[in-house]
Formats: sequence, C-alpha cells, structure tokens
Amino acid sequence: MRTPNQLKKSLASHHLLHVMAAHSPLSARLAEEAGFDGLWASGFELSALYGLADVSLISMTQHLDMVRAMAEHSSLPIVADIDTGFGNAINVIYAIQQYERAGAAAVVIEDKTFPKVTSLVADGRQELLRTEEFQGKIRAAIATRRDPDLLVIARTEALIAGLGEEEALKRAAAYEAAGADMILIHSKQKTPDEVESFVRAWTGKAPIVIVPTAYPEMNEARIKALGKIAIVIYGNHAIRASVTAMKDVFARIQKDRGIQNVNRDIVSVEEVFRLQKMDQIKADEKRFLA
Ligand code: SPV
Ligand code: MG
Repeated sequence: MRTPNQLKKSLASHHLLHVMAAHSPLSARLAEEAGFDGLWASGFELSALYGLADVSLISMTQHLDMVRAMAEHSSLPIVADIDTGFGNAINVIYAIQQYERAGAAAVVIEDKTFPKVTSLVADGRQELLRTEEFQGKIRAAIATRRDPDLLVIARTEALIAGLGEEEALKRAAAYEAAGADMILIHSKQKTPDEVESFVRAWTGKAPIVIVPTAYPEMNEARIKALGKIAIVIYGNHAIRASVTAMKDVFARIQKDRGIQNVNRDIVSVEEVFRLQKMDQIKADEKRFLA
C-alpha cells in the first residue's frame, strides 16, 4: 500500500518541491516522467475536464476516483486539493478517511464556505469561514488521519477575498495553532509582491506552499531567495497545456482539411501505446494466452 511519507521525506531534504497539476492518470504519468516531485490533484483541472466551473459542482467521489486512479498509475506523492473539505468538520472527517485510504500524501483544505467559488476569477464571490470554525476543520483532519505523515495543509484565501495581509497572517497563525502542518497562501495579484510580503512577515514554523499561477514571474530563484516556501504548485498547467495543444491541432486539421500535416507534430500512436504499457500486454499475451 502507498504510504504518505515519501512527501514528508522529500520535505525533510529542504529542497523546494515542484508539484505539477494533474487531472488524470495519463497527466500524472507525464508529470512523473518530466521529473516533478509530486502531483497536485487539482479541483480546477478536474472541473475543467468536465467542462464545469470550479464551484463545488464536482463531487468528492469524482475527485477521489481521480486520486485513486492517479495513485495506481504514478508513484509520485499526491497533494489532494479537497477544496473546503466538502462541507463542515464532519464532512472533513469522512474526506480525510477516504483520501488517506486512496493514497494521498497531503490534503489541502481551504477556508472558504461551501460551496466555494474558484479563486482566480475576477470579482469572484469569496466568502470565508469564521476562523474558529475553520480551526475546527483542521483539528478534525488532524484527529482523523491515521498516519501522522499525511500532511494537512491549511489554505487561507484571505488575500483572494481582499481581506489583507494582517488577516491572512492572523488566520495562518490560527491554523498552525490548530495543528496544520503547512500553510498555503493564495493570491491572484499579477505580481509576486503580495505573496512575498506575506512570506517575509510570516513568523510561524509551518512551511509555506504557494500556487503562483497569477504571478508567473515567481520562479525558483525568487522563491528560494525568500526562504520559508517548501512547495510550489503549478496549479493548472496540465489542463491549460492540453487546451492549447488541442485547439492548435484541431484548427490545423480543419484548415488543412485533413491530418496529413499535423501528423508529424503530434506524438505517434506508438508513444500512446508506450504510455498505456502495451508492451506488458503483449508479453502477458505470450505467457498466458494458450
Ligand atoms: C486548483 O487547481 O484547483 C486550485 C488552485 O485550487 S486555483 O485554481 O488557483 O484556486
Ligand atoms: Mg482547487
């Protein structure tokens, strides 16, 4: 059985961990082959895959199925985006039991009300839970996990909700006091200053996780210069890369009225066979099909 401690061990090495978004076992395998340290089981990506907004429409069961399938096809640790925990502290208890069994190495719970609204949308309706209620959810998660190596990451959306750095710091400290192993600070500002200022002001012991989608200049050098940040999550680059590639190829096929030109620019069918482990199927056929 998978154990979550691979992520904890990697964190102990004090290297910045690069965690790539995935929405399927296939994207998980590609992220692993590309050399990432972990997988972000993104709610945004899965919602987009279904053509849905990331506003708590995808069920926990759908997301869990994705996590289980990714865990079967990749050995990378999985950081599960469990949104608000799908309800109150009681829902969190059930979610932690399920995600731990599914093989997650970490869960990220955000301090928004259920149903949540996706973070990066302009003028999104961002409602936060009372700090005490969210602390109860963190305490529920910590009390429920069977393996202490399953990391519980508290995500504050205070900056996303426009409540300012002071509130974000207060909440992060309260969540650490409730037992959170790490703090994810999210921001939709187009430049890194908001998050950089938060990180500089953070005096807690819990390492920080960031998702620099909105402020892409925050590269490794800049993150390392700040210190305190242990994980960077590339939050939606698997689904955006897929959309880019599909739009391009579909448009070219339409323009060329055929697949004759695009064929050399997309992976071969053999490459897909490789990803499907077709070799193994052939070998098993030889061994077992009498
Ligand atoms: C996700 O990828 O689902 C996230 C990151 O939670 S964000 O969409 O930026 O909120
Ligand atoms: Mg999400």
